[in-house]
Amino acid sequence: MKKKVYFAGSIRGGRQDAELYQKIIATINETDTVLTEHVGDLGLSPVEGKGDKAIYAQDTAWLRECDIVIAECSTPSLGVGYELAYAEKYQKPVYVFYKKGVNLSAMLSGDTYFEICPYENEKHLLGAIKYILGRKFQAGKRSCDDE
Ligand code: 6K6
Repeated sequence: MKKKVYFAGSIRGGRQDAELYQKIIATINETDTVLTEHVGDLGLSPVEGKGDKAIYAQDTAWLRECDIVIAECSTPSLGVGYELAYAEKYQKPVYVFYKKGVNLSAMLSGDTYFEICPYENEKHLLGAIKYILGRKFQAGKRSCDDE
């Protein structure tokens, strides 16, 4: 059965990685279902939309509904940090990707609940995501590395 994937990436924190988010979303959609396709939308304004309360209500509902959270955290984002803590509260498996060399917040890298996944390049990142989605989830046995 297809997994429901909550993909998190920076919006108001900065859109410099939006094209990368688009590729991640396309890769996930090859096998599973991304709930948050808008994160990769290159055309949308980060400040316009359906209103912040509606965004919060929808995104937290999706976080409760999803099977797994995958975040690209190279661009720091308050919203993504909040979402990751929310996902932990609801005991969702959480994978945190970031480009090697980026200074990831200690509040992510220091939280042993999260699977922290530094990557070298786009090929490595997309391969790791396919690998994660291809394996069965086992509580307490998560890894973003090829075995
Ligand atoms: C603009 C561009 C795309 O979507 C919009 C409208 N705004 C949002 N719509 C849906 N989710 C949002 C929006 N703004 C933030 N979020 C959620 O917070 C996303 O799920 C992102 O993972 C995260 C980004 O947080 P900020 O603090 O970088 O905005």
